[in-house]
Amino acid sequence: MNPKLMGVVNVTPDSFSDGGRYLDADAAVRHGEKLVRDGAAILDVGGESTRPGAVEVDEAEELRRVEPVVRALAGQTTVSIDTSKLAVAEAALDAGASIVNDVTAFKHDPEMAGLCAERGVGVVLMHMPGNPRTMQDDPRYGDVVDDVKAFLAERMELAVGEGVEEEQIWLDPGIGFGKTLEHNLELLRRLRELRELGRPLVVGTSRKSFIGKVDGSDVEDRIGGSIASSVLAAAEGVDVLRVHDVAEMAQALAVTSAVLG
Ligand code: HH2
Repeated sequence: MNPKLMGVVNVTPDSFSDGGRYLDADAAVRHGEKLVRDGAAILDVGGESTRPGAVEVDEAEELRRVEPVVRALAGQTTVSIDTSKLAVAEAALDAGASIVNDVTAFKHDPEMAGLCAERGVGVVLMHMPGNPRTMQDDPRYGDVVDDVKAFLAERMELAVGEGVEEEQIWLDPGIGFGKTLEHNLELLRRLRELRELGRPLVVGTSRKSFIGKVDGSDVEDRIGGSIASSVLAAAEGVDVLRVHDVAEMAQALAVTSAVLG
């Protein structure tokens, strides 16, 4: 059990947990550097919030936000770009990012697959039904784990068909994206089944609203729930944990693996 930590660097005014705190490029870079010191192996830089109901950001603005931050951080660590826009991904790769984290799994911009194939970069394909504006409108599944698994298998097949090396693909069940509390808990309980897809798994529970639905906590008071769910995910064999509170998570994982040996 030794998952990598992917530290979140949101260069946005409206992200659900830290919107507005790192909108200035220097502040975002300093925050990224701190996350690396705290133990992040990867920094996930994003310029558009995906929270339910967030306003869409135009391409030029998203680019303006993320490009200098990626450029400054990519010299220091592995950077992923959290975007579903082709032009933003392309500019971020030019600036040194080496992973594309697309929460739409190439649905928003089908040409994204070709770009990732051509550049030979890592890809995170995440499950989300619909888009962030509609995803929480009464989400329904047959069996949520089977449905997410089938979706990820289909998106992976598409990516490979477009020339992305299978070895470059990581998969993510998209905790909080188009899911009720019970859907999120069921996915977290049965992560092992997603490992049958044969690719590394990324899981992001950090500060998400399902934690607040369990205990009524506000977003700034969800570190305990973020740690509990991430440690359990790690025990299920998840390879990458996408988190905001890197220092706290690194300590929780260190103690967990010291005890488990
Ligand atoms: N969650 C968020 C954004 N990107 N990417 C992956 N692969 N997995 C996730 O679970 C995931 C993600 C949402 O969190 P955050 O970036 O903090 O918020 P916002 O989208 O409001 O900026």
